[in-house]
Amino acid sequence: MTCMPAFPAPPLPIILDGDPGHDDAINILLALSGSESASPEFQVLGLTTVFGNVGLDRTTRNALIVRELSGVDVPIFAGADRPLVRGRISAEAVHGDSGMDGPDLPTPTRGAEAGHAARFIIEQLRARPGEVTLVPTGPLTNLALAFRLAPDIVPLVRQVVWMGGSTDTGNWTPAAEFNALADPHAAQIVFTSGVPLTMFGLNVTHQAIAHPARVAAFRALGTRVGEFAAVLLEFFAEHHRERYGWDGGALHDPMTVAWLLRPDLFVSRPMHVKVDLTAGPSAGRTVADVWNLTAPRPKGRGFLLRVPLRICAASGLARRPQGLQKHRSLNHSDSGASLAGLYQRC
Ligand SMILES: [Ca+2]
Repeated sequence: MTCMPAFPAPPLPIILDGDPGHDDAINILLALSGSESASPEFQVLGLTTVFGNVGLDRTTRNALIVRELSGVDVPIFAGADRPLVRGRISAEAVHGDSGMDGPDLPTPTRGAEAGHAARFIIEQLRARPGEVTLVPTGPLTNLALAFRLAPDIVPLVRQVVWMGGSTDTGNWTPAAEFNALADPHAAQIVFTSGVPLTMFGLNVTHQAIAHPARVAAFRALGTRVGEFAAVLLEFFAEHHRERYGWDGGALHDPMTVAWLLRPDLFVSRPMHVKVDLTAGPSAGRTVADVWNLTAPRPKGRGFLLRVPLRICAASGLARRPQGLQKHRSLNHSDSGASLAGLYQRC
């Protein structure tokens, strides 16, 4: 079991692929806040959207809204509006009809770019072989489509950092996490592709709760983004309070970008993970070999994922990289403390 080594020198080229989504929105803001500074951590090549929490039209609209709120100009491409094989599920019960209920949502002044998200991913990977990190925080359909349309890009992917799955229980069925269940066949394609893949499952994202004091810290920033984030998190907390009895929402998706910023905050382990593609009660479950029962692990491509297991520090983000302190919309002069508060000690 190891904390991860340092990443290459920034900025890291990334594509955020998601289904905003309250926690997707926070993740996008976190990534974009690290993209505009004299020494940026990220080069956000674009945002790609997928069906998931709500339908594709609404997840794309929400991405457009978050982009405008951030004040950072990145292209947005809409992708898949349905899973590869199974019927579509959605999570209005958690995220509201808009997918981002809570704050007043303005009408975006700009639309998405022409072209499919999968095509954009293909183009970017071919243009930057070995450089691009894909950060999906929804069903893996866009990545699976890109890998199937252009198999030549698979070895060009630097890594995939996905929020989804779990080493233990689900959150949509007793067995399955939502993003995995929403398109298990896409997950299977990505898992077995051979790309280096880190799976931020519920087993670790449920350790990052946005308690009221932390939400208040966002509000205390006194910015539009800070207030927007606070209202989002207050709405998101309602479901978690009713379902789990927790005093805040789980910051699932922001764990991905947080890990790219500070991998040393997480304890991870390589693990053999398969997706249950059957139609039974375990459909969509990510079956993780926590105890290494399948050793020796299968040789060759696929299935061996890096699985974060716990968050191993609480104070580290106080030393946030310079870029996060310079974002023009989100006043990060205070955000080190508020974001650090999302983490629990081991
Ligand atoms: Ca999501």
